[in-house]
Amino acid sequence: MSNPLYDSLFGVHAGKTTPFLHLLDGSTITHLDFLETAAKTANFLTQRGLVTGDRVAVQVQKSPEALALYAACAQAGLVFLPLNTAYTVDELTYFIDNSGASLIVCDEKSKAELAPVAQSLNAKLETLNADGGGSLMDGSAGMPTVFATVERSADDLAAFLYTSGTTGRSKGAMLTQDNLLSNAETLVKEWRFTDKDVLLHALPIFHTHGLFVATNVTLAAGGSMVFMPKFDLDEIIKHMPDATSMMGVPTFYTRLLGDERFTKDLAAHMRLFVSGSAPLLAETHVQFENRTGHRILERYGMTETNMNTSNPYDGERRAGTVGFPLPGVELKITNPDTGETLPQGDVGQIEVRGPNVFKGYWQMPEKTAAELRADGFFITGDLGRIDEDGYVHIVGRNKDLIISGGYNIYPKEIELVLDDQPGVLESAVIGVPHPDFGETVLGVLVPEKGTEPDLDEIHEAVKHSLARFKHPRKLILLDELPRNTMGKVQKNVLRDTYKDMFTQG
Ligand code: MLC
Ligand code: AMP
Repeated sequence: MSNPLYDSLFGVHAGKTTPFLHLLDGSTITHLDFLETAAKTANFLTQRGLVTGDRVAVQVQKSPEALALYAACAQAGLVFLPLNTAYTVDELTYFIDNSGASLIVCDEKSKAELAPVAQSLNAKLETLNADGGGSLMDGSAGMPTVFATVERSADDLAAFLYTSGTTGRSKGAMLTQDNLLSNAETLVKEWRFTDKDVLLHALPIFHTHGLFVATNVTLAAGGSMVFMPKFDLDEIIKHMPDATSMMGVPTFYTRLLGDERFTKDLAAHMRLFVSGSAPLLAETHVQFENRTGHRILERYGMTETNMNTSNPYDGERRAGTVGFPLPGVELKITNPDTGETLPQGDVGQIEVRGPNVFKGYWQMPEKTAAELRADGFFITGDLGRIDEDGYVHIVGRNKDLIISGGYNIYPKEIELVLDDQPGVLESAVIGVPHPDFGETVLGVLVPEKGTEPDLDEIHEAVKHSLARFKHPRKLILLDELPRNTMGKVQKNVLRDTYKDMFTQG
């Protein structure tokens, strides 16, 4: 009997009384405690009627119990579907419906809104609050502390992560056990993680970075994490002397650099800082080295592929690049029109193939076929080049995407909402530079003739439909959108016009 993901990340720690999670109140949770909570939860989920392959949609605050739910799903052969805590009920309804989730786990606070959704979609509902309270843990409390791990193979699904698309419809990326496990094992080796490592974990656990990179790597190495509910500068600074490593989005690093308490001494005990999910400015890389003597290790990944490339641990970590393809990952730069591989140095679309690459989009064969070639190469939608030393540079995106503080935002989704507002003829949503989030959302509206849309009302309407991080930070009225001769909106012209809006004055 085997279940590669559970066995290698969790089961391997059975019986260990060493710390796995260090909590901010000073307490610790050992591997043993953690695995018992997971086993009890797996027993409860099974008793609730969930069977192998069922999807479990989870929108909860970050907590040790939320992480144990991930372990429980792995152990019980369930597909874990974590969801951003900022998603609105409208957004959640789509994910739950599309995935056919059998169970929704949400915070008590969302129960009233989600209960009718669960009922109409024939899903069960349990609650899990930030403090670990709620019906999930109540139900698990009396359950046995051991669970007969459900057999799974490396090719079986372990998780769904929803990622938005250029059409505005989100797609469920299906990740197998091996996608997750192979990547975690590679990263442990590449980044030299061991059981001595203590990782500062301040990322959310509903995305690839916080769950499959930070958590899985720590588990695969047998290390421990300072487990923070969210990024909090004071807590990071307080705990850095106890830690060895941190993983973060560029905003973490610019915020640290903005604080005088962040000094070379404070970072002296650290061995590794990793950045990803969004471009790290070369300037930030240099400032960080000047301040601490550490070179941030930048890597490049995606929801669909986990991690693809990384700067070297021992060799030169080159600012403004994402390093080399990871062992086992093939990366090529192709002509977006023909798919042909381009000569080294030329800019084209980045394609990747390897055990890290997902299985496809859930119940979307056409979208899968459009992005995942029959030969296994995935078209990332990122534009890049490989320099003469083999370092990969990401130079732009072939997809209309904004990355704000590490969260992906697809303009189309926001434009669909804006276009529906009274008095709005059409809209264009663009990303513009932002000092804290890297990029932020700007909405440009064209009013219907003779009307003047109420911008405050539009901001209000957006709140109901879309998660807070997707809201336009500003709305601008224009008589018409710039278009090329083919009639296509020239977003590059808009981006250029408004590029200084949030960085100056
Ligand atoms: C929070 N807000 C954001 C935001 N995060 N707005 C835009 N973009 C974001 N990323 C909102 C808040 O709701 C708040 O709204 C206001 O902005 C200011 O909030 P804050 O308190 O300053 O933000 P904070 O809570 O500190 O969060 C910022 C952050 C967080 C950067 C710490 O966004 C974060 O943890 N980001 C990490 C995202 C991540 O894990 N990405 C990995 C994806 S995986 P209001 O209304 O109160 O003003 C992936 C693959 C890969 O991409 O390669 O890794
Ligand atoms: P997501 O779909 O949320 O997983 O985001 C994946 C996207 O984030 C990639 O396609 C890239 O555009 C971007 N990304 C991730 N890491 C980096 C990085 N180090 N530099 C630039 N962009 C990155």
